[in-house]
Amino acid sequence: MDSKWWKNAVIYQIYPRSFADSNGDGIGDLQGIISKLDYLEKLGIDAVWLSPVCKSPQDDNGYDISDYQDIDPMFGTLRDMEELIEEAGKHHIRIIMDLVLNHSSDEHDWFQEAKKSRENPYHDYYVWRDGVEGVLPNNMRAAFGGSAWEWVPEVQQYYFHQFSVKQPDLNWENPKLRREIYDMINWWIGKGVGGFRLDVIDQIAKEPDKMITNNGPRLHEYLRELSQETFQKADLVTVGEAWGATTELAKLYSNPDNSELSMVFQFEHICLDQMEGKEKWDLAPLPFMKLKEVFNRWQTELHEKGWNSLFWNNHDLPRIVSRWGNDGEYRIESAKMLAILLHGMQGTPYIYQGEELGMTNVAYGIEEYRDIETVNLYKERLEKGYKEEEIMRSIHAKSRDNARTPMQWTSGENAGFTDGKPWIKINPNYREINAERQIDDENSVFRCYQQLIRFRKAYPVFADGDFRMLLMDDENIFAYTRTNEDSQLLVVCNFYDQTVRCPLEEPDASMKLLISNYKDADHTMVLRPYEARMYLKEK
Ligand code: TEU
Ligand code: CA
Repeated sequence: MDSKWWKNAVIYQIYPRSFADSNGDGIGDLQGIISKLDYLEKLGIDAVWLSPVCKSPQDDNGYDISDYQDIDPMFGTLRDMEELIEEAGKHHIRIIMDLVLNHSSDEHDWFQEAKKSRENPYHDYYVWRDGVEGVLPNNMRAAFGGSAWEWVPEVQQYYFHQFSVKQPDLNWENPKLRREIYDMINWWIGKGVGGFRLDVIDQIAKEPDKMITNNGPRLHEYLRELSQETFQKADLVTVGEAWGATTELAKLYSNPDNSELSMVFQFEHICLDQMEGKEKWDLAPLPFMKLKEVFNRWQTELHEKGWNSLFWNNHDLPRIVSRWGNDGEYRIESAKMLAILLHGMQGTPYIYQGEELGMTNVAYGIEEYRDIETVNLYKERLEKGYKEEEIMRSIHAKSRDNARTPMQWTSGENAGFTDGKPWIKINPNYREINAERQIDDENSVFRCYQQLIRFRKAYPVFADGDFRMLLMDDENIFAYTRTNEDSQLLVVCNFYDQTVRCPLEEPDASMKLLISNYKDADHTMVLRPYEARMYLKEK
């Protein structure tokens, strides 16, 4: 086991516009984050992954960057960012930035130049194809609806965009563009950041003529060069977003030789509750046996050959307690069960803001939604003839805005998020679910997360133990062990709302109950709704 700091770390994701607003404009900002560092230190996390705060027209909430070396005035100034890095350091927290390298904003100077003429030195920073207006190069679609090609009359060409028209794809085949990106990253490293999350990194090596978006032939060549020119010069954590990752690919990305990245986010488990071959909006129940198979495969195949990231949530995903837990009667129990189930595994756990409180999905009317993906989907499906009711069912289940409603700090006005008018409606359940109520309540979801983070630091088996799935064929229980030379962890979870008898033998007295989500949990193998237990034996 090597001593990389991030192998014992827990990382907390902040979506800045929804975290804490310091100046009453209704939008979270950097000073707001600084004001919550005590809270984050209390929770015990080691690093914060900040969703993008760079200058941006905010077409996709900052994932459309117009200046990689400046902060959007909505969030503060470069000076605020430096202050955040420094103040977080005093709280033993590193700041991880979100690098959006697949595309820029169309308002970036590079693109403004690029579209002037084919001879412009920046033209080749983007992906262009000749053509005739109205005759698209091919039928590739953009993630947020419509064609992936947009016509620019000045150059009589189409540019390629995998996301919105305001997010033109960067051309990684151009070495000058790559050099410019490395210099920018090194500049941020010089500012003392603790690492980077790389947005849709497996899409940078696209080859639109062959209809290739992710996992293009030159992807790992680019990643190795990127890593060598930047990340390897400092002690950083790097995590790539890779929707197309398999375990084989993940071993390349997270090779222990450090040639590419520390780890990747893979999405196999997260895509299970949708109809096969369809979109996330085409809802299907979670196939529990498949969930077990997926986790088992990732845990065993990456052991000592790569490194996993562990997550249920991020700013693109619905809230896990509403999704695969129970946000009614068993909200607290199921939120804790999902936490215990995930945090016992090998890898680096990520907590998305509010997950540590058991925050839930929302079910608003369409006019309350702000996300470009949701808004476009609504229009597109109406045009295609879907019933409104059905569209709203999908949106309530899967809209990215489920994750983006403001952080619930208190039971006071606007949940303590802002003194002004929040940019998106606050979840009406904030009087019941908020940080203030949970911090001092020993039975809260917050306390459960806090303890799980402490265990990961106290017991090396969390980082290095091998993983063995138990009761693989059981349709209600998720159970596994983690074992190293001197200890063994046993995790047993009832995934559903019915009491079940667990066929495992009662753990003997040498197995100490570390944590559970029921106050009077013991060693008897009857599991109440969503009951979860974690035991530890030290040899
Ligand atoms: O997400 C990548 C991505 O593929 C998402 O659009 C995903 O498909 C969708 O959220 C699920 O329906 C990253 C960022 O995390 C996301 O917020 C950005 O919008 C996107 O890249 C473009 O930068
Ligand atoms: Ca603000």
